Amino acid sequence: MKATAQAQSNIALTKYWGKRDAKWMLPNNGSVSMTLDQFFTVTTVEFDSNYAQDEFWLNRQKMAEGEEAKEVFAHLDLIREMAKISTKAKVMSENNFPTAAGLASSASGLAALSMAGANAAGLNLNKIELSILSRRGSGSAARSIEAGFVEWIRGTDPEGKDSHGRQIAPPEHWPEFRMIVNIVKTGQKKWKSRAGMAQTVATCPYYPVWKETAQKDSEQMREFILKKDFTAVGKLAEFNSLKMHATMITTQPPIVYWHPVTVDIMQNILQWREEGLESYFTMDAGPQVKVMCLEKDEKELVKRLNGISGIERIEACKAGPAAKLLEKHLF
Ligand code: 2P0
Repeated sequence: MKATAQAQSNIALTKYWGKRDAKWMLPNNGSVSMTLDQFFTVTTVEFDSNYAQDEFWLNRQKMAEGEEAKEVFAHLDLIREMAKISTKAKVMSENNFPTAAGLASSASGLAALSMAGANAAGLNLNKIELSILSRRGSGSAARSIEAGFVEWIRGTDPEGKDSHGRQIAPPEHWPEFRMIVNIVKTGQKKWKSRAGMAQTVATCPYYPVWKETAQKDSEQMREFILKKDFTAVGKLAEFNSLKMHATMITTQPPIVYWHPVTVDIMQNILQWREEGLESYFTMDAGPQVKVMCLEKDEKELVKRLNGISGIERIEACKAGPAAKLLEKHLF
């Protein structure tokens, strides 16, 4: 029983930062994202009685009992429980981008693992069930099952039956929209999102403001995307990201994901915008800056971003496809 899936990474336009329930992985607020066409994870899962224990390989390296492997094995347990099997598995996963550097590797990773794992275990899940399974592995993974522009519905059910990803619009809805990913530093981050958001909820004096406003931001974002109002989407995405970072830096101890190059890019975007080149930035749990613009300004922006020293890689992304099964396995 072997299956392989590819899931794309996603970048939130309105963010998820803080859980209301850690066991069921339920967010305090809904969030909205764009699935990226350029960054993805491919994962093969094989359940076989020949395996004495679970194995996890990432980018061709066998992962020892670290945090990542533990999360993968816990997710396999969930899948086994659903499929009523006890067979051990081998999991092989490959990212085409740096792991754990604020590029949502857990989103594409857990979505690919959920789809490949469920299929290898003989489960026949629909998109909503797959999104819910993905969410239980990593919240943002709930948004990586669908294509294009996606919302992760907050829901109200205590076990999260109504908290899953749902498409707002397919990639064809807005082919001119661009998310330029600027990879600043490929080192692994100090604060993993999971611990960081829990610390923020526990200690940030401004977190209640986030909680009060983030849900409404997501509902507005949905409308702006449907209207294809680029200025409204960009302004709100930038504001929402800065609000989230304001809660991060006022957490105790402080969580500062920014690097000097992060700030340099932000300052330039603000300056260029004043001069008439319209683009907006958003940052996640890492130093990378994602710049939103329309197709007509992509070339000029990439040229200018290339002039900033300290950016290792620039990738202009469009809205990308849904998670899918692949015929070709990694092993
Ligand atoms: C997001 N992030 O909406 C936000 C913005 C990071 C900053 O979702 O604990 O890796 O596995 O649910 O999904 C990263 O959080 O955390 C994230 P868990 P996850 O994209």
